[in-house]
Amino acid sequence: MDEVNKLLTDIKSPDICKNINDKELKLLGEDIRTFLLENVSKTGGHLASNLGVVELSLAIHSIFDSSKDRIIWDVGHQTYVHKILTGRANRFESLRKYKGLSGFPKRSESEHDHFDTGHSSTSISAGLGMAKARDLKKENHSVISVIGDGALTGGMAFEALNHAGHTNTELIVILNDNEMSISQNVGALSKYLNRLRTDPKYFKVKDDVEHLLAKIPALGKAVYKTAEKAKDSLKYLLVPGALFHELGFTYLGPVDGHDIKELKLVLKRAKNIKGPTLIHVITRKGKGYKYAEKNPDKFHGIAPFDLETGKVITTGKKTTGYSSVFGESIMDLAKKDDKVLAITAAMPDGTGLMEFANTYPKRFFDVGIAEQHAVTFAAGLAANGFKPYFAVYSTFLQRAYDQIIHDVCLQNLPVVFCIDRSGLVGNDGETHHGVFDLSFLMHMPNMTIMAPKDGKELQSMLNFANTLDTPVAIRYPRGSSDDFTSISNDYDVASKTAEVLTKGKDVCIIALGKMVRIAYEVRMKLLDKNIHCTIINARFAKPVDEKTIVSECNNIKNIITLEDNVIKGGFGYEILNLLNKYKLNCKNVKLLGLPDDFIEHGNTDVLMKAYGLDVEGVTKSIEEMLNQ
Ligand SMILES: Cc1ncc(C[n+]2csc(CCOP(=O)(O)OP(=O)(O)O)c2C)c(N)n1
Repeated sequence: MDEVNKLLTDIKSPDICKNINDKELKLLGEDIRTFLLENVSKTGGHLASNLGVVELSLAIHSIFDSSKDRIIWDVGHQTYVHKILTGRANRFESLRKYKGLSGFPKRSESEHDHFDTGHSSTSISAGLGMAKARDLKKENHSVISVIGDGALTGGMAFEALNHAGHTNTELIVILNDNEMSISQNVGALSKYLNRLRTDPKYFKVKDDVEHLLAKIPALGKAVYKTAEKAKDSLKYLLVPGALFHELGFTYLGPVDGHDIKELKLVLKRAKNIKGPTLIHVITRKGKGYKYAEKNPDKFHGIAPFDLETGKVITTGKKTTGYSSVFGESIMDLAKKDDKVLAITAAMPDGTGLMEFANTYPKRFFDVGIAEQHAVTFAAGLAANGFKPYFAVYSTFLQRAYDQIIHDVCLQNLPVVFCIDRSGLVGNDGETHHGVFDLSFLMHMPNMTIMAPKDGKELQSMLNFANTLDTPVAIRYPRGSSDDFTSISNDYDVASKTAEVLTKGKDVCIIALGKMVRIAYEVRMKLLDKNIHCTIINARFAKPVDEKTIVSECNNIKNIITLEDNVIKGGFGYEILNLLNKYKLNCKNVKLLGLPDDFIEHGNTDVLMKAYGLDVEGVTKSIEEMLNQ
């Protein structure tokens, strides 16, 4: 391993790929796999997707020059090989850690990263923009968008194909088809790609037809034309990639994505084609590591694991995560109410919906990476009498802002948004933190927004949501669910009230969701210093329980709000408005949450500390406030 490390950390530029032959490239690929396995088994990260693109990345860097050609990696979770080849192998120990190497492409990290990604299906749009800019500036370089078959299910990718196909702009789209999204890919397009990939009929019939036509003597113009026409129509029916042809792309493929020689040939060819080109590359997710090949979904994004056994290294006692609580709760609801349906946008496992999917296949919908569609689809189901629960990560719901307003809230439809991974999510960084949802949902008329203090309260909220006939959003964080049952017995969310957890005269902390635990621990620290806190578990961000909050804050001079959302437009703003509305006579009001900035990657606890939202940070803020 030391030798491999030395070899790879010595790489300063991707030119190495141009200076060695195919055999040596293959050996380099093997070293890269060893390096990836060694490193990602220690740091955790997106392993399977990277193992799948080793040869593709080597071939791209052999044919193109990333110091001038633009390469856009869709989602960007598969750029580890690209990072190694562009001189960043020596930073892999810090992968996804605070101040360390990002797990995604970042323009600020390297001149070889041409576009920041993290959310899916953006690469063709961005690539087309860059290609158009190139043409306007009369520059001469290639633009290559590398998109997975999963990412191709996103609406933006279709919009971009539609645009690119009629522009005749030189743009190379590499479709990295491994049949997998995080889980098995879904949808009609996925089936189509599967046919291209696997059905020998396509190749055979195409060859037969062309062979046959070649043999027909040209007996005159008419016959020739007919023959050409026949060939054409058959081509469109039978030639692989007819769909892409119809959209205006030259289709090349399918190509074996692990054969460097073949890949280089096809890339070279694409470089010289006028107009948009799509290269269909077939890869195996997890290639070269048996556990990842067998379970590519488990190794899509994985925590540190044991290389020998492929098992995740567990630390501490096993706890139930919020996603599992959601999964179990929705199972209970579905049992009682046959109108309950569940929707995911390509994240059945991450959102805790696997059991539901297996138990109620007809009531479960994986729509692909298509959050916008998921929301309007849910609106349609709700408009026709059902109760859809859309389980989605906070960051990806950003995509569907207009659909929530226009298709759900405007018609006051009973769609339940189960917003997982709200707040800071950790190592995936700025593209993935769920810190905007409160701000973009608060101003939507008809929306009820809740956040539970613990797992049991999440269950109560889901049950309560089922009784409402209006849009509901419930946000909960990544990771283990809290348990307040030894402290609180108030789980009555149907009363639409906040919960007063403790009473104290000096400070009132109004906390939402996960921050209730922090507030509670801060209180213990302050008690030691003879400072007494009232703690309100707000439960409802919208509508806030005005009565409880006003009556508790009425006689307290120092008020602090706590949320793991950006402060702007968030929960604290709502409370500030409330205090103003009732002209409460408090001395200090402090809003604690995340700043008006993008939050980098790093362990969640480290980030909470860095932004003053851990117990120490909040305690300090309160002490400063009291000393003012
Ligand atoms: C808008 C959005 N929704 C969901 C995700 C979560 N996500 C990350 S990678 C991925 C699957 C991507 O599949 P594919 O493009 O085929 O790449 P592969 O990992 O298979 O190489 C998903 C759903 C995301 N990044 N962006």
